[in-house]
Amino acid sequence: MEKEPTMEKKPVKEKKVTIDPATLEMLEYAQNQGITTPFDRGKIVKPCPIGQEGNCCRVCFMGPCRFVGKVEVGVCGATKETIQARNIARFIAAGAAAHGDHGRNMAMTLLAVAEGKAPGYKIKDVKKLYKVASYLAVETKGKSVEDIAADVARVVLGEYGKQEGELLYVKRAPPKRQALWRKLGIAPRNVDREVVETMHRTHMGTDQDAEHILLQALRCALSDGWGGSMMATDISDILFGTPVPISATSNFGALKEGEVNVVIHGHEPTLAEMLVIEANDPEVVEYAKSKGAKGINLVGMCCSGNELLLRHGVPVVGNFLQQELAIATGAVEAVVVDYQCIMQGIVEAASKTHTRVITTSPIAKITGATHIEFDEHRAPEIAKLILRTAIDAFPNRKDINIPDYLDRLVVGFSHEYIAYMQGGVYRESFRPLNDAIMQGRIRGAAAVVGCNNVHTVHDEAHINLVKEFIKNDVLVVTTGCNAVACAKYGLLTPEVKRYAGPGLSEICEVLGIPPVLHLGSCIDNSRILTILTQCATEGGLGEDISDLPVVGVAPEWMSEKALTIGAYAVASGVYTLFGGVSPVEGSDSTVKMISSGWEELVGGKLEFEPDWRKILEKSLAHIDLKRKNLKLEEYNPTKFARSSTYIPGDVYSDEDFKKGLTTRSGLK
Ligand code: XCC
Ligand code: SF4
Repeated sequence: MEKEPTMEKKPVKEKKVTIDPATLEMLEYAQNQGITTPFDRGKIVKPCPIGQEGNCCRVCFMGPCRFVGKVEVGVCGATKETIQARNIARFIAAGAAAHGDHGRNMAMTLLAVAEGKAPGYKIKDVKKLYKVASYLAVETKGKSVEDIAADVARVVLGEYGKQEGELLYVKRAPPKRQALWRKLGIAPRNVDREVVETMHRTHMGTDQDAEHILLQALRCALSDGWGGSMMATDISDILFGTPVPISATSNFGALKEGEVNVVIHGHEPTLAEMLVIEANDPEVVEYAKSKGAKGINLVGMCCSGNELLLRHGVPVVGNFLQQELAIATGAVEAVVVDYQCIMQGIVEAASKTHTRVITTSPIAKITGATHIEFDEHRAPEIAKLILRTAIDAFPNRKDINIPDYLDRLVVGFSHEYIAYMQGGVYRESFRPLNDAIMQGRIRGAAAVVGCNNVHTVHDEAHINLVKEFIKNDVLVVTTGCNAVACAKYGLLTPEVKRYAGPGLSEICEVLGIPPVLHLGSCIDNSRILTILTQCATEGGLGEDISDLPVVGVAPEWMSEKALTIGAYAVASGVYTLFGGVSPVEGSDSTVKMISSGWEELVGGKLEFEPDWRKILEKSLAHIDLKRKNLKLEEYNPTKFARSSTYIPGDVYSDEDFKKGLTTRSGLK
C-alpha cells in the first residue's frame, strides 16, 4: 500500500558552515534582520557540475560545448584536455590582470607623488626606494629622492608594455631558476603581454595543445608573481613604509558602539592610507562629534584590511565571507571599497541598515552604491568627503549588535624585517633560520594563504592546518584571508609558540617571533618569493626554491587570483596544494599535466585536495622528502626538548587551543 503523504517534516540537519563563533552569532542576527549572506545564497545556488570540473568550453558560439556523456570533442574537434587547459589558463590570466593593474596603479601613484602632483602623500621608505632602484638599474647618484622615485615609477610602468627582453625582476630569482625559465621559454616578457597572449592563445582555433597552453599559463602567472604583484608590494613599501612588527586587534569587537565605524574593504592601500590620515584631522573629528559620535573608527576587511593592519595596526574585522555580516551589525556607517573580492550582495545588505556602500575605483561601480571616485591627485579632499558621507549616516543608526569577540595579534613580518631580526642592521641574514631548518629544529615551512569559500566550512581548514603545521615544527607564513582567519583565532601572537613543536618553539623564543608570521595581503605573496630566494641562496638548503622543504597551501580558495598565485608558486618550484575541487577535475590527463607534469618541468606541482587532513599529510611527506634529498638529518620530533624559559602565555588554555577558541574578553 502506498504511504500516506505526511505534512510532518523531518528535521533537517544543518550543515556546519563556519567554525567561527562570532560568525555564527552574526549569521543568526543577520537572518533576523532579513539580511542574506553568501552562506544563505550558497545553499540555493549550486555549482554547475560541468563547469566545476572544467568540462565546458565557452570560447565560441558553435558551443558552448559541454563534455558530458559520450561527447569526446567539441564541435570544432577540440579535445577535453585542450578546453580544460584553455579554461585554467584564462582564470590565471584574469588573476594576473587583477594583480597587474593593482601594481600599475601603485606605479602611477608613485609617479604622481614624485612629481609633486599627489598632495598628502610622501615617500616614506627611502632605503627601500634605493634598493628597488638597484633592481631596476635606475641610476641614483647625484639625484634627488623624488627624481629617483619618478624614474623607478617610469621603469615599472615600462615593465607593463615593453616589447623587448624579459621582466627585470626575473633576475631576483635564484640563478638556477632563471636559467630553467629561459630554457623552457617561460621567463615572462612583460605583464600586459603575457595576459594578452594567454587570451589570444585560448581564443577559438589558436593554441590547441594542452601542455603548450599550460606552459603559457605558467609564464603568465610568473608575470604576476615576479612582476605585477612584486612591483605592487615594493611600491607600497616605498610609499607607505616597509612593514615591521606591530600589535593590533581583530574581529567584530573592533567595531565601536559610540563611534563612526568605517570598514575599508578591497585591495589597494592608496586611498586607505589617506583615510587613516584624514580620520585624525581635527575638523573631521569635530564634524563626527557634531553628529553625536565620539570619533571615527577605521577598521579593515580582506586585503585592504591586511594592508592597514600591517602598516598602522588598524584592526581587521573579518575575512571574505564576513562582509555582509559586518554590515548586519548595524554599527557600520560606511563600507568603502575599491576592487576585487567585494560581493555585490553588500549593497542589498546595506539597504536593510543605514550603512552607505561607497565605491571609489574608476573601474568598479556597484549598482545602488554611492560612487565617490578616488583620484590620487586630490586624495585628501576625496578622503574627507568619504568620511563626511560616513559621518552623515551616523544619526540614522537603528539597532546594533556587535559580537563581543576581540583578539590581539602581532603582524608585519616583511622580508626586510625577517632578515633584520636575524642579526640586526650590522649582520642581517637568513643564517639562523636556514641553520634551524638544517638541524631539524624547524622541519620546514608552509605558506598558508588564500580565500574563504562557501563550499568549505569557513575558516576550518585554515585554522586546523596552521595549528597542525606549527605543532609539527613547521614555520607558517600567512597572507590574505588566511591571515585574517589566524588573526581571529589568536594564532598571530608570540604566546602561541608554546603550542608549537619544541624545536620551532625554541627558535621563536630566540628570535622573538610568533610561529605564524603575517606577511600581508595577497599581493604580498611576492614577499614569500623573495624570502624563498634568500633561503635558497643563503647556503645549506640547495640552490633553488625547488630544493627547499616548503609547501604552499590555499585550503579555502575561490578566486582566479588564487589560481594565479598557485601557478606562480609552482613555476617558482613550490609544491602547492589547494582545497576543494580541481578546475580541471574532469580530465585525468589534465590533472596529471598540472601535477606530475609540471613537477617534471619546473619542480613544483599543483594539486587539489578537499580534505585538509590529507593536505597536511601530503605537505609533511613532501617536506620530509625535500629534507632527505638535501641529505639533512631526518626530522625527529623528540630530539629537541621544550625550553623552559619561555614566558607562559596568559591568553590561551591548552584546552582552548585544541578547540580552536581563544579568550576574547578584557581587550577593549
Ligand atoms: Fe580575496 Fe585578497 Fe582571496 Fe581574500 S584571499 S578572498 S583573493 S581578499 Ni587573496
Ligand atoms: Fe565548442 Fe570548439 Fe567552440 Fe569550444 S571552441 S565552444 S569546443 S566549438
